[in-house]
Amino acid sequence: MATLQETLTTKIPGWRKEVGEVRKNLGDKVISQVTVAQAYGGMRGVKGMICDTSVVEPDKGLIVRGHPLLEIKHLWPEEVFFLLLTGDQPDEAAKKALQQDFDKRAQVPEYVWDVLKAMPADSHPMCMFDTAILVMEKESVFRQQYDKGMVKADYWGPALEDSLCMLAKMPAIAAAVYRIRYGKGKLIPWTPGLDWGANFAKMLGLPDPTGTFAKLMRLYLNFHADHEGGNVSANTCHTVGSSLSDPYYSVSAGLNGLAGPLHGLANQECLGWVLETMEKFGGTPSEEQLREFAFETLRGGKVIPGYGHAVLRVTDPRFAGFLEFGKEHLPKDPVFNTVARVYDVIPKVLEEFSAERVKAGKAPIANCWPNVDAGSGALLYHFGLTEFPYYTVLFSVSRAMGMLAQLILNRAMGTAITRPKSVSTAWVQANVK
Ligand code: HAX
Repeated sequence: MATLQETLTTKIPGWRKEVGEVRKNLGDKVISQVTVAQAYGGMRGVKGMICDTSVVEPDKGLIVRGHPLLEIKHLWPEEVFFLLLTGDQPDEAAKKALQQDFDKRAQVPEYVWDVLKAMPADSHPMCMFDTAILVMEKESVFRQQYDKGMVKADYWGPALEDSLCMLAKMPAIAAAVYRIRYGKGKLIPWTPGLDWGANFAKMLGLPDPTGTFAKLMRLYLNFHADHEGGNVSANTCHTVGSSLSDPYYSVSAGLNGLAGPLHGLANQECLGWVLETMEKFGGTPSEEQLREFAFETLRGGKVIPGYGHAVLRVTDPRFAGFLEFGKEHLPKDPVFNTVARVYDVIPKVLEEFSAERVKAGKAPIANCWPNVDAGSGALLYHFGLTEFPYYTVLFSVSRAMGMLAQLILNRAMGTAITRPKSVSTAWVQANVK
């Protein structure tokens, strides 16, 4: 089978033709309406952008290029990246070629280590990771080619080049953030010939005698890669990239969005909440104790992290996949068992609380089911990755694949600069009847 680069070179002309025809034949058709509530409410449900890498069905969850997530959970992250970009799953030869490509690009410039080591010792790991990505911007082939006068049809090639360089280095950088930030000793180098996920697991330096942690890393990096185009990280990367800022600027921007507690940071918050319950009740709490604590959290004006979603209306299949992994590999772990019990209790609590909210004239909680962040932390914790402010960095390494796949496709399709129209409150008052 052809390599990633060859596959894209073959497919892009066909996609351009297809998109050209869609735009020509259907360009004036309406696909969405926007209410005043949506304009104030984060544009929830407004269909206003195109993303071909994946879709999120409210009642099914993530579908990657036509494949429901749990049907492709066995794929390694580099296979997921290939699939996101091309729509095809690579065969062994194409996968090997991509792994060898990463081997060639994995060397991280020395100045990145200098920058990381110079940052304040109490920097948040996400700030360190984002900074490391941004500081590599000077390597951008896209920017160099653009400055030389590249034609629009060629944009995707250097965007792919930058993406592969960035992805190849990300596991080493993320692992370095972990080891520097938490004083874990010398950095562990990339091992040529080892896959992307297992390499990352190895460079983190946690004991993994059975290889189960490497397995978890592959699953983790698969599950977090993409979640269609409108989520904060992907949408931010898209918006920044649409101005033709190069992939380093764009991904770093997207990751800054991932660092928010309502988005990727929820995984650190979630494990914090679970551990808090265990501390308060001296071990895995009973269902009644959990109920009580959940209501205390909610009535204190806080959210239950890991629950709710802007699009999903069912249990997130990514959560279901992690739960299955935990049941298979760590069925006796008390933190994992607490997460499983939280899943038994919280949806019902949120439903009741939502009804209370409605009675008080507030909006209902649209989705009372767990999202991706509800369970992943407990698995990491089991394997000795106990520094939970670090968890969003793991999410970032994975999400970079989705953001970059979307960015490359946008460059290939010549997607326009993002510029929705805003209106003022005075305009709404004067014009909306
Ligand atoms: N606990 C308590 N209240 C919740 C809630 C939860 N888990 N989920 C939603 N609500 C509240 C909202 O805060 C909102 O209240 P206000 O009207 O008072 O502001 C109300 O219910 C309606 O919100 P919604 O329509 O159900 O949800 P949104 O689309 O506005 O927000 C969020 C979706 C994911 C941000 C929200 O469910 C939330 O804050 N969840 C907890 C944090 C979390 O798990 N975030 C990670 C999401 C997945 C992700 O992006 N991972 O990276």
